[in-house]
Amino acid sequence: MSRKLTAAVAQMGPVPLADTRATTVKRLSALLREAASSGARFVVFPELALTTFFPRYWMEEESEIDRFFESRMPGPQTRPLFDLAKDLGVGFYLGYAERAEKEGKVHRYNSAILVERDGRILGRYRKIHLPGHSEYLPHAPFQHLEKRYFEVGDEGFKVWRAFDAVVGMCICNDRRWPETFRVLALQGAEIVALGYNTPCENIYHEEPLHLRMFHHRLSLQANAYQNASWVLAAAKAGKEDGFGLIGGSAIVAPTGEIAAQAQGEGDEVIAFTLDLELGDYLRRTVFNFEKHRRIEHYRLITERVGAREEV
Ligand code: ING
Repeated sequence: MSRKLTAAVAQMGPVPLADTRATTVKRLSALLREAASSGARFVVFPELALTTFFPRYWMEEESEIDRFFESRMPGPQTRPLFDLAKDLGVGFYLGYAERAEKEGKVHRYNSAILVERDGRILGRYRKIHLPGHSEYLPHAPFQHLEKRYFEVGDEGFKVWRAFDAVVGMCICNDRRWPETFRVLALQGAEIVALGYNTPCENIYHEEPLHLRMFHHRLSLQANAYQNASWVLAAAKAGKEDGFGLIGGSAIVAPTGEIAAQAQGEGDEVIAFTLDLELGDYLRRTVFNFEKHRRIEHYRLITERVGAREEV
């Protein structure tokens, strides 16, 4: 009898700038209930699930910026979600903007937490690959200021034993970097959970819209297969105050095949029963890291940041 886990991806539609945390937590709670009713024991919510995707806006006042951040997790406004999850016996991944104080200094991260079925926070991940820019782009239709509002994560890519599996976390842009999944897979990750907010429009280059979804799926499917891991990806989607975010939430098998995917761009739960041993044959054969990897030839990956022509 192979190990099975019924999991769900809870896609969110737009979170308007004007919505309160209470309103959004009510939506997350409804999604959690729906996922639990499908038998899910683990639910993945999007990146920055508690607020609108605020890095699209230029802000200067710390007090204005901090409105989007959580200083406590759970705090008074998110505690109802934790209580419901514990009552239902369901764990979850939640993306949120984290405000932390260390030795009197304020730090802000684009973070995610992993919560077990008993409501305990098992782990936290702070986003490492921050896309976008830090200065105002006057000609762009909107900003993408993750490098302004967040620091690079300082806790690395880690895994935790949860839901009778080995679970890793990442966030949005991380899925475009193979190093993310390889570092998690080298720690035994069987499931990688991630949330994302991916604008429909590329502010840097005229790019056909269909490529956004293609690159999103390509990143999920390639990394799932090449690391023999289940990948659960939850979008915040739809038009947030007029700014489009792609949907495409998906559950991807270690074979690289899409096992389930969202149909629309609103609040939507997709659930699937993961066979946690499906990737075993890949880890024993084609992606037997111990047998096939040649790290003596990979030095540049950790020693060189940017590409440099050698010829
Ligand atoms: N968003 C986008 C993402 O990586 C992006 C930014 C889009 C980068 C398309 C490159 C190409 O999906 C976040 N929040 O990382």
